[in-house]
Amino acid sequence: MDKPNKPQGRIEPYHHPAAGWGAIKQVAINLVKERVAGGNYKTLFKQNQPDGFDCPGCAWPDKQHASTFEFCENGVKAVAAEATSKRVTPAFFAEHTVDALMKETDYELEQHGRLTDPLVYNALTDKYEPIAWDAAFALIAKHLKALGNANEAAFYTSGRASNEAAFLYQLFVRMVGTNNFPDCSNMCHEATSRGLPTTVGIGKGTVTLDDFEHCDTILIFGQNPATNHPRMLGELREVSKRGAAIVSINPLRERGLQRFADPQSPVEMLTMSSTKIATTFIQPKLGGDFALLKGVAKRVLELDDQAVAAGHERILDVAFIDEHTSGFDAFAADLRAESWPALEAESGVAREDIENLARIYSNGRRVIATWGMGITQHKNSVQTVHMLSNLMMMRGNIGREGAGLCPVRGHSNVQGNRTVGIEEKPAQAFLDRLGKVFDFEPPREHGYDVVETIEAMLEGHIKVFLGLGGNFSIATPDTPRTWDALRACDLTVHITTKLNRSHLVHGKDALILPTLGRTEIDLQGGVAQGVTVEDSMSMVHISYGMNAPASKNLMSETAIVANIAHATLGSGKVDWLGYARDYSRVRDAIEQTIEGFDNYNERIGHPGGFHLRVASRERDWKTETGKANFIVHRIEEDTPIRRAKKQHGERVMTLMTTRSHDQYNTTIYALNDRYRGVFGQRRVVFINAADLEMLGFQHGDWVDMTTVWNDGIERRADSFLLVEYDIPRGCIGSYYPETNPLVPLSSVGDVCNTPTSKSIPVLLHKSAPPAGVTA
Ligand SMILES: Nc1nc2c(c(=O)[nH]1)N[C@H]1C(S)=C(S)[C@@H](COP(=O)(O)OP(=O)(O)OC[C@H]3O[C@@H](n4cnc5c(=O)[nH]c(N)nc54)[C@H](O)[C@@H]3O)O[C@H]1N2
Ligand SMILES: Nc1nc2c(c(=O)[nH]1)N[C@H]1C(S)=C(S)[C@@H](COP(=O)(O)OP(=O)(O)OC[C@H]3O[C@@H](n4cnc5c(=O)[nH]c(N)nc54)[C@H](O)[C@@H]3O)O[C@H]1N2
Ligand SMILES: [Mo]
Repeated sequence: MDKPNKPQGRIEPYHHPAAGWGAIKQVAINLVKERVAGGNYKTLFKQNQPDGFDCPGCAWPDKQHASTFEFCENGVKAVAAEATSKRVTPAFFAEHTVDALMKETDYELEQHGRLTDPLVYNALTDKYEPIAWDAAFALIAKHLKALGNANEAAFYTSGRASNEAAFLYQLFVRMVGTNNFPDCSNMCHEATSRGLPTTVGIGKGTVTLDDFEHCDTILIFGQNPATNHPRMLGELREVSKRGAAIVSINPLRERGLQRFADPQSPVEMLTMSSTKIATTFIQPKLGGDFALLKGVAKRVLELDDQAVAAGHERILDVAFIDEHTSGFDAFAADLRAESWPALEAESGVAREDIENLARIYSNGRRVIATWGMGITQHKNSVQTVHMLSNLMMMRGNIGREGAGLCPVRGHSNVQGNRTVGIEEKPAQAFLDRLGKVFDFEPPREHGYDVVETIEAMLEGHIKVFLGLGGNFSIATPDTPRTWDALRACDLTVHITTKLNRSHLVHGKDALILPTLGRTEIDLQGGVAQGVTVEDSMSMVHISYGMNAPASKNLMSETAIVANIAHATLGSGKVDWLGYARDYSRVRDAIEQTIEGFDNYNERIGHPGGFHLRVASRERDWKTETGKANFIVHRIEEDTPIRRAKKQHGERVMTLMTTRSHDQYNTTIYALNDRYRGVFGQRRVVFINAADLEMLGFQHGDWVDMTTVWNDGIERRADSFLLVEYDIPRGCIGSYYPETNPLVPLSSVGDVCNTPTSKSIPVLLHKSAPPAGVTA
């Protein structure tokens, strides 16, 4: 896994706009590399079309009724990775022990292609061998039935599973008797999902794509859309052309937020021109957004005071605050008491820039705030989400056309998974309804999230791990400890499309169950089945695969889940296999159980699907006060970073771990990050020039990293190339998942328990260049 950089790697600033011809070239390269068969090219033109499939790339919504193919380089990569003609067959596994495969990099594992047959691990040979589907289901049932307590099993979900598969999965797991639902969301937007219910009553965004057509200001916090949500650039381009203000709040000035050449604009392509995206860049230090937002809120209050004194129009939306909110007075008093020097020091943003942002925000009549992982993967992420809500509520920017909260989710159906019950802390009302519809008593106590699952495994409390997609072993923190945890299990099972590390870091018994991807035709009893997904803006729509399955011996996720349930629980109470034969029946069951899905099967027939009601969008506040709540939070004095600095001084750097342009989470497509000027390598660390000097290093030096965390465990990641970069002092950036060994399991966000992947206190140590690289 830890192979050094290839010697041919180079660092070279990229001067072109995001997307444009560079993206077209990459698309061609990917199609050739994956040897996507001729017929499957047409798949690309069915991506996000009313009669096609939902792109498995990201959760950004589709333009409804879009007549042209919405071009997205990274969507193409995601589709090409699934439509690849490369196969990893039982013959391959006969030739390779698990031990031998462990020596391959994650990139190499991915390159073997699609899994074709169910496999079981044989400890005597250290190889995976073919197994019949029924025998695989029986093995899972045997292990589950042998458990003394259902809470000794954990059921992971990665956010690609459809509503149908996820709903059956949670029903099965709850009938087995546990709420142990660790999911990718625990590592992703959990701070949003836990933070927003306190302020506005529901953990989802309040805008739809239409609002982008009406907004005059967009604040983009901690997001790199050119790489992770490229179709969002289409909206930003339109908004920018209308002359709206777009502010990027990000320690890095990401290329895609600077200039964008729209591959669908013949003029921009032929004249080599592009559209400027962000009008302002604010570069807080890592984790500084809380203090920045508080500073902006404080300034908005000051501007309002000035307006009152001068008899001008108020800056605060007093009518909204009076009618719709609770807690404003305490919030305002806390803002007035907060000191400017503390806000500046904590945010890393000068007062004049904070004031400038407050001016831009206050000039906006319709403001949208979007955010991504730069906000949600810190210790104070929930507090930051609260502060963002507070700020938006000050001017009534929630529940009105052209304005609102816009968390931008990651996996294409991660939001839908939560909606249909993938939730380790389920609401009692949901359980009541589920129990009533299916005539059973669901478990009531909260289950384990991701971090708690790993801790429980380490303590020997979890014996069975089942993963519905994903790559648990390296997406999670503290890699060596997580591997110990997984290896301590009696059984690990992965429902999966491609070979990954998690299949190799296995329990005593282990299964790999290959499944259809979303781009593939899913026939049940000869009838093509569609599945439904919910995007980041709560649009629910149907998706039909177009390609022939990668192998005849694949099953759909829905069918695999139904068969595991049938083998474990029998079909006396629930007709599991009947659900697997006809997914519209699963949708009927969802409609019966979950609010908002009335006439589900009928409404997904509408082009673009339907919008699942988000009460806060209509200013209907599902909070305890019945109002939107202002929440007071102080700047935290005692943080892991501060503690580390007390011990080691300013040599402690705050590390963020982020995505390169050529990866999908743990899936590495290629070794480049072209917008940031990195080619042919991934083990790099971006660092400020002044910090290089302070630490006595130079651009091009090699370093090892260790985490400052006082629990007696050494955490290290070795051999990274230092790259001088425009990043704030004291902050460094590197890629995930290579850096996950540095993230302590116990370093989590307050309330949300999300690993703090964007703020890890580390020390850098000079190391020799890896073999084959000259200094
Ligand atoms: N092609 C592709 N698409 C993807 C993914 C992928 O890996 N590849 N992953 C999917 C998933 S699951 C997700 S969750 C999303 C992730 O999409 P993003 O939310 O864009 O996630 P990251 O790449 O981690 O980048 C986070 C951004 O936040 C900035 N940042 C880091 N720390 C801070 C901070 O403290 N404050 C602020 N203001 N900014 C900060 C970084 O500089 C970076 O620009 O993308 C989804 N889409
Ligand atoms: N340090 C650090 N750690 C992080 C993050 C970070 O920014 N920094 N980001 C976090 C975030 S936001 C997330 S969402 C998680 C992601 O965590 P995961 O969702 O667990 O990881 P992925 O890499 O998206 O999972 C990829 C695997 O899913 C399988 N797969 C792909 N398509 C399908 C499908 O259609 N069906 C099934 N059943 N399987 C499929 C393939 O085998 C593939 O190898 O990682 C988190 N970890
Ligand atoms: Mo994510």
